[in-house]
Amino acid sequence: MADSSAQPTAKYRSDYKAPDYTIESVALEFDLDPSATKVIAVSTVVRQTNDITDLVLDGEKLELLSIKVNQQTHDAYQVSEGQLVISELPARFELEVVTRVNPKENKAFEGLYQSGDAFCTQCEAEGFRRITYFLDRPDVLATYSTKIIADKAQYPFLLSNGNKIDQGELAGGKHWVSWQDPFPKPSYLFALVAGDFDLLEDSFVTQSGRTIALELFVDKGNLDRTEHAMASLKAAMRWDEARFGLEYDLDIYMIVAVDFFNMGAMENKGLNVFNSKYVLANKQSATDNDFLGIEAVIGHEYFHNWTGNRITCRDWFQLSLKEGLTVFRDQEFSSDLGSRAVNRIKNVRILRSHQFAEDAGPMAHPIRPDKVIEMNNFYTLTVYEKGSEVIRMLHTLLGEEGFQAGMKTYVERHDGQAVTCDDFVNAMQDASGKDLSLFKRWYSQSGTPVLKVQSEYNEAKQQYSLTIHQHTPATAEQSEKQALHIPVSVELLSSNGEALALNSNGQAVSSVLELTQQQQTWHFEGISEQPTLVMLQEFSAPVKLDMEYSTDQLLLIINHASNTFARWDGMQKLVSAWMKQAVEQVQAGNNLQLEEAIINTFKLLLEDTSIDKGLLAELLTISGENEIADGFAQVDIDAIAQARDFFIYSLAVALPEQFAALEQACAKADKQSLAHDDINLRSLRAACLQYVAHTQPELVAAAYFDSPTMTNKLAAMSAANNAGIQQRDAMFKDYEQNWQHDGLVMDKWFALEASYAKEGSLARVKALAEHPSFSMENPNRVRSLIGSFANNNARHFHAKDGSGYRYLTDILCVLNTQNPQVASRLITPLIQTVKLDDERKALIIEQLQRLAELEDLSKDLFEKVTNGLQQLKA
Ligand code: B3K
Ligand code: ZN
Repeated sequence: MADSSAQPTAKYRSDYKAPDYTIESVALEFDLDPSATKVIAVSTVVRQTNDITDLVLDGEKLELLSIKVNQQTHDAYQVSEGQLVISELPARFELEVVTRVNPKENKAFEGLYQSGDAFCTQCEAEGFRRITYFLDRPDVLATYSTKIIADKAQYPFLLSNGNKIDQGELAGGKHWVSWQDPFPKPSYLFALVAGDFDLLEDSFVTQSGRTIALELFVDKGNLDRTEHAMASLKAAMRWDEARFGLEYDLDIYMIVAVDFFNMGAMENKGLNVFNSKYVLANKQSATDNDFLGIEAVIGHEYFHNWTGNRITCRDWFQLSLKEGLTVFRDQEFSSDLGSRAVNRIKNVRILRSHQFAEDAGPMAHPIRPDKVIEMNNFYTLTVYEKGSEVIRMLHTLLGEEGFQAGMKTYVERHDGQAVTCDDFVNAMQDASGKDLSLFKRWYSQSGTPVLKVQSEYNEAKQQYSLTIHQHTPATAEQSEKQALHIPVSVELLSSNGEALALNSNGQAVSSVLELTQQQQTWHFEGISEQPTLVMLQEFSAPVKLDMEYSTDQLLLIINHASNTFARWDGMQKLVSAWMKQAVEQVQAGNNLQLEEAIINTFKLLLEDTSIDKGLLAELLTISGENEIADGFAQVDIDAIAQARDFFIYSLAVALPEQFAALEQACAKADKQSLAHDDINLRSLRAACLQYVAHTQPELVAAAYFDSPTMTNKLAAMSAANNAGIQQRDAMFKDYEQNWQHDGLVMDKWFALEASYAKEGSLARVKALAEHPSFSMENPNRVRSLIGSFANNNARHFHAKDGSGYRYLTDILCVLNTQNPQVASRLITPLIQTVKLDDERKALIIEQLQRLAELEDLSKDLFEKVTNGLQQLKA
């Protein structure tokens, strides 16, 4: 920002004010044209105050053509940057605003834009103001009717929210369709799509017997990749009825897949718009993880129909009201349909590798932020994933029954309203009778709490005492921290691995301890031997642990804890303890060594035929560098990478037959279906291939060339990449030849190429940015290539000469004007860097400064660059 007077300003949660006017209904008419679309918006506007006041409408990148009030031309208005201020208004009136927009030039993909040849919209959070001047805030709920006019041959499908009301033909080859959505909604849920698509049709009969039409629109030629998305939608509709008693409301549910989309998908009422990544899949083009991702995101957007659409947010600071809750619901959906333990493990990996870093970084914020410059910057892992953990803690504290009672109260009280996070917790509290006043602090406090655990065993008294102390370190934006209400689920194991009964004062007590003070002690009676403490079963709270375990204790937990997640977590503790000392050895210039005890633990697991295959795959998958880095106060990129490589290599060469035998057994047993048993076999095979690559690379090549399915091919490519085997290039060449026509499938290839940590990585990435399948305009391609390089190729991104930082900054300079939202997501690895060494920090500061000086720096990047510089310079 060259001109400091033009600096973007922040909005504060505490400044919330109800709107002076509301809009009861709006009739929109779109005359679609790529470079000049005319939008007529006729609203019924009603003043909410007794005092006469101006109507202030939001609007951006609009050409205003005319304004009428009660059908009369109205001159009392002023247009300024981002606003239209209309004066001399009655208490209730009809407002007609005519604007013109340019969808073709809209490369930010907010508002009305073109994806390929189709028109589509993205309005959350504040994109509707790029369509017309409006009260573009979530607490203004209006009913919408939409008429769309367009060329019939080019745009045979004209879609919007709600039910189709009417249609007709016009002169000049045009046609029109009109839609009516009976449910009042905020502007961010508006959607319009126009184009030529292939259509998959199906239907769903609800629990009350209504038949809902289901329509899935995809680019021509993609019908053979739609079956799974449709099946997922029906599963989601059935699940929400069964588990939450929530039924769909409109007569039709439409999903459109588009190639150009900033995020995963959007829950627009009755008309979801999806990134094609979360719709299109068949066994040749997609991996099991893609299939699972589609199921989760289709579910997520569907679940928003109640948690988000029917009950929405009063203001954007309350975003986690709908997102945390809906993520919780989609996680439960995936867990009920598939493996609960594997889902829990995967979600915890995301928290530990990325959300904890966000909470310790320059953009730290509570799940309900207090201060926002650009709202799009707050669709974060904190609001979503930590937000879901907060809901999960409520579920743990109240139990399924209490939680569902709370949900019922929430829906009964607030259906059709725009409400706050407090309203949600109050509903939970009132329905369950549990005091949640202290629990609310999770909404206002940022940072990851650390639990320090001490225990004492008194043999004479047969008593075990457990003391837990909580502390949340200061975060960038909040120095004072208070004690939180934390559910801590524990188990005590005897030396032969049996769970000991928990009794206090002669009574059986719950395994969920409620920590509400800074420090608390619990005493358990009748404990006949020194037990091993299993902490945080099922990861009962998003916290870190500060406690010492012996290797023997960890082995006991890995083999005997009742909770599957806890067994996996025991292994994480074993591996991270090794990593800690190994990094010190590397730094001291010493040789590394992998102890017999660890090798033996893996050997026993590999030979254990009774263990769940999905769990075993997770046990064998060593945390990535980001997750390992979270355990360090100072991050030594090279030492961590070296230690991790050594660990995997040492296991591979110590147990070559075991890994190969298991890999082959999985391949043989796999019936190639999408059933969870088969998915588990393939994940286990993928985990083994990472090791096998070091000793029998020909098995990796065979897994690629002999398998018809993408899951195995990609597992082989990933193993080949990490071990750098000689067969790697042939595999990558083959993939490129087969798929270069298909950007979506090429994303996997770009991502692996960019994370290939070999000499010359950066030059390779630069060359790939010129690849015919790559495009800087497509967010998926940018994330695959540039995002993977910055996030998953630490050695080269953090090169000591600063070349990685410079390159990312060059890219950000381009994206800053073209697509600020994508730029702002991409900058994360450059700003979450406070734990790096001083030389690297200096190089990063230089690049952030470069961005800060850009003439036209977007609000999105401004907020992150400013905060980033502040934390690094502190
Ligand atoms: N609600 C959308 C995200 C909107 C993104 C705005 N930049 C997707 C979701 O969470 O379901
Ligand atoms: Zn969502």
